[in-house]
Amino acid sequence: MAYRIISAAEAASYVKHGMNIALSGFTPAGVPKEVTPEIAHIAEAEHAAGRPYQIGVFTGASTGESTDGILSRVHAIRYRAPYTTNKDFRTAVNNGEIAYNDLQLSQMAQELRYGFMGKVDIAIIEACDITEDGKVYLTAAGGISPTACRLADKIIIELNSLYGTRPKGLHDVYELADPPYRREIPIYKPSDRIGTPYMQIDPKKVIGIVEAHRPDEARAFTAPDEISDKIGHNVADFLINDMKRGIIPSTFLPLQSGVGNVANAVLAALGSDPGVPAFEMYTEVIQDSVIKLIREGHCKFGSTCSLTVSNECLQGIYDDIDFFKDKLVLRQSEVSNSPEIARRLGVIAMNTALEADIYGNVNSTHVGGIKMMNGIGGSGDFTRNGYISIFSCPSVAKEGKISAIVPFVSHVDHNEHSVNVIITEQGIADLRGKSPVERSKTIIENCAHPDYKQLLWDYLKMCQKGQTPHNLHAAFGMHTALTKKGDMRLTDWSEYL
Ligand code: 0RQ
Repeated sequence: MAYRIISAAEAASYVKHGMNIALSGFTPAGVPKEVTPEIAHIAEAEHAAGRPYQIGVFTGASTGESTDGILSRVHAIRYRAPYTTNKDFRTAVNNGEIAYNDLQLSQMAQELRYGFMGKVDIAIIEACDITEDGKVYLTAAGGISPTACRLADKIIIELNSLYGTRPKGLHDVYELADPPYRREIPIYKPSDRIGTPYMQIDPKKVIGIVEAHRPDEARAFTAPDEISDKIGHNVADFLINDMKRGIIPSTFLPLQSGVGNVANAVLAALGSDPGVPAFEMYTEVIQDSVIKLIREGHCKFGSTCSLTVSNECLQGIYDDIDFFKDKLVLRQSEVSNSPEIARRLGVIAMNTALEADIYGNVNSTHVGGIKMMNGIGGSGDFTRNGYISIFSCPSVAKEGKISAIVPFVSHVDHNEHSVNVIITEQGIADLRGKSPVERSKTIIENCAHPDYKQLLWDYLKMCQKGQTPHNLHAAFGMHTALTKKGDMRLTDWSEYL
């Protein structure tokens, strides 16, 4: 072997205060897990000695406990992009301790190449195999690895032997050229392969190999409950109806789905509905529900950036790799989330909202307009460019104290011009072809919870006429009531005028 085997502690010692590291993986899938805890030890020791130690962390999407969890708790992260889901990281960001650049995931690799976020000093990549001439075989995600390795001064490889070399055949590695040399990405159906099964790196950059034998730090999803089940069936009904009307071809169109409990439930419902034909996915994350659908034949093919599945599910995929090899492909995030491909393939985008307003603007990221939840992830890549863009969420949160349908969202991630459909357990608001006033009536009537319906109708009555009627004094009245009284169910709008 041309490379030196080094300890995780030695690998971490190359990461100095002020540096930027770029990691493989996308969600906890395929993220290195050995070196970052050692970086945390260095940070603790440096801080104890009264010296500064903070780094920038670039990834494909969220990571697991060993990166965002451990590093945020020891205050070792100065800057982070583009997406996370970790609770301790969230606390640190909302306390103003970390500079968090919440970025559309398709743009992460190119913004690194363009130099918007500074230099990549060290790339840390989880692999299942590496050859002497620098062919690296990635594990459960495509992420930003080729860009990270090309830009980095040095590379550390975490060679994870847990699943042997079984992830090898799943990848299609491809990096985009930058303008003015960029060409079309030649993907015309979800199963098209356009790259190589490995990532080519410069072997001279490799500092060493850290041996690993650990599963991904997968998050558990709660099983679908009555509400998420109802939302899932509403989404399925909507799609079947569009198919019957000829809006969606009878061969169906590729589906994209975001992360989270609602997204998992939506896919489970789609797969179990006999009216939905076997479909393909062109998406960024594949969760457990889709793997089950592939096994059952309800999902024919999954193109994704990562296998964001439970450890048992991942073990099952690798155990049956001969079955899955021609039914799954793992891509880089700039390909899996490419606006060009989403538009070309006519992807049906299905993402989750925290809140939506009566005109169809959606907030997916900021609780109360101020506190970061997770981030925009890939939802914008698909929403703006998909064939149909659907947002779903329960009509209320926190035992009914919060309405997901509000007069004006407290933060905008996806605006009224891009959002086609809003779905709650109450029903479906099809916003396509409607003016703002028409949209407001459909959303209130079909999606709002009964506790909030009259309040929202009353709000409309107080609005100043216009293309998009509003009463700007009262527009955040429900949010103000929540802050003041802990409940959005205000009794008198006049208090908020
Ligand atoms: O809080 O955890 O304390 O119970 O938000 O809500 O209903 O469990 O839904 O797990 O699907 O997450 C938008 C966060 C939804 C997620 C979001 C509270 C609610 C609960 C979670 P608890 P649910 P989910 C893929 C593409 C990012 C954008 C995206 C997300 C918690 O789907 O991060 O889709 N999306 N990216 O009680 C206050 C409200 C609330 C609220 C819900 N209005 N105000 N709290 N909650 N609505 C990502 C990638 O690309 C990798």
